[in-house]
Amino acid sequence: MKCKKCDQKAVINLQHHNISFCKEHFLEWMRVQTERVIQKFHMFTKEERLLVAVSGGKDSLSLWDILWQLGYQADGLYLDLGINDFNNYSSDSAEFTRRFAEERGLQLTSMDIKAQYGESIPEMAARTKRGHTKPCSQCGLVKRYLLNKLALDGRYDAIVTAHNLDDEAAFLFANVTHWSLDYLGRQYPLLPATTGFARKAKPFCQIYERESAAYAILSGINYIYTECPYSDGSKQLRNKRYLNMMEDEQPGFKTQFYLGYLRALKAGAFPQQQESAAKLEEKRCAKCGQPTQSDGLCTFCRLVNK
Ligand code: Q46
Ligand code: ZN
Ligand code: ZN
Repeated sequence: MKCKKCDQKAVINLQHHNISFCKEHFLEWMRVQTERVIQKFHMFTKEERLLVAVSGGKDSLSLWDILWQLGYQADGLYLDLGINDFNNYSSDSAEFTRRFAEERGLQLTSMDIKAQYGESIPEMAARTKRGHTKPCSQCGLVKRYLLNKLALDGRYDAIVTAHNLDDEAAFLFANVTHWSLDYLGRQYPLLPATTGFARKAKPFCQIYERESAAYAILSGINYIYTECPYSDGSKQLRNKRYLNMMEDEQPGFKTQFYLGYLRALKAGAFPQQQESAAKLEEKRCAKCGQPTQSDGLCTFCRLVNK
């Protein structure tokens, strides 16, 4: 197997594109693909300031590295969730992220949630009805809220997350199987800024998980291999397995599934998007001033105030 570009021995074969690359040309291909997606969806420019959500894992560190190599002004934000019960997931991922930023001279903001709000994510979740077994919904809520708040406070032009094609396709699969029209109206790789919400972009939305892992390994990025202990047995992982079976049978399936959805969304298949955004802007949290659907406090303030 030879590299498509230089005839050297290939180190990776991209079945869905039917091409193979050597290390150097694969790393270059990843940067070109990412830049293409940024341009295609008019995500952001080199003059704008970006806040990248980093977890210490392969996707976020690969994306941060690529944005840096492409010349974007990308700072990192690491949220320490305080998940250290079964393994040292949070402490270790904080260390991988810190070292990555230090080696490249990149600006990293870290927030320790327990130090800031008095409780770790599992402790906060344990006080809620459903969160005592799995803290994922509270974790998602806190991460979304703080990422947005810190981006607005820091006057960043956009939030960048490393959701890859496997993540997006699995989320889409869940939304389609439940016909969650509200979510289906919002799963665009670029969400423009609205009152109280920063712009959000997903430049890896067309990059397979396998490709971002290969990028991290081949470019020598040290990332955390262990997953969060709470991700075990999640619906998202189960849906990824189903989609992997489809992809094995039919290389390129995930790309077709996701790009087909984006075409339908653009054609106006899910008009709920505007309606729910308008509803949200009517009310404000009494404590933090963020738009909220409920009266009084927003869901974040209710969770941390208990
Ligand atoms: S970090 Fe948080 Fe995930 Fe862990 S507790 Fe669940 S949501 S699984 S991306
Ligand atoms: Zn080559
Ligand atoms: Zn609030």
